[in-house]
Parts: sequence; structure tokens; C-alpha cells
Amino acid sequence: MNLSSATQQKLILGGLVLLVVVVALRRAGEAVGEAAEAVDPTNRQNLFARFANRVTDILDDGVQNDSNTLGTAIHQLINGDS
Ligand SMILES: [Ca+2]
Repeated sequence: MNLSSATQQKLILGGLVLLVVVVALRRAGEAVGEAAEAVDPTNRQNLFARFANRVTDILDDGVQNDSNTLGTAIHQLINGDS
């Protein structure tokens, strides 16, 4: 890769900003507790997973009836069964 030093500086700055944001979110999460669980990607009940699962569910058969989750859809895609 042939990046200019200005681009490299932007990438480094972007990485630092991301790091600061992650640390800040973790600190805030410790203070807030419940809210932190909501955005914890490992938490099955987190808001993003719930949203993704809802979309997958509706795309699955057009109805919101818990017929499918994103995890299940990915599993089926990888394993070739439907
Ligand atoms: Ca469904």
C-alpha cells in the first residue's frame, strides 16, 4: 500500500478516536450497567442484535413471528441447509 503521510496521519488519528470512543463507552457502560448490556455485542438481548433478528425474521417469511434469527440465517447459509 502506498499511502501518503497525510493519509497515514488520518488513519492513525481515526484509530485513536475510535479507541477513545470505545474506552469512553466502556466507562459509561460500567456506570450505566443495563444500558451497557443493551449495546454489548455479546449480549443476545442487545439492541442491535434484536433489530437484526427482527429484520431477518420479517425477511424470512414476511411476518414478525420469531421464525428466524440472524444467527440462524447465517448458520443455514454457511451449512447450506434452508
Ligand atoms: Ca418470520
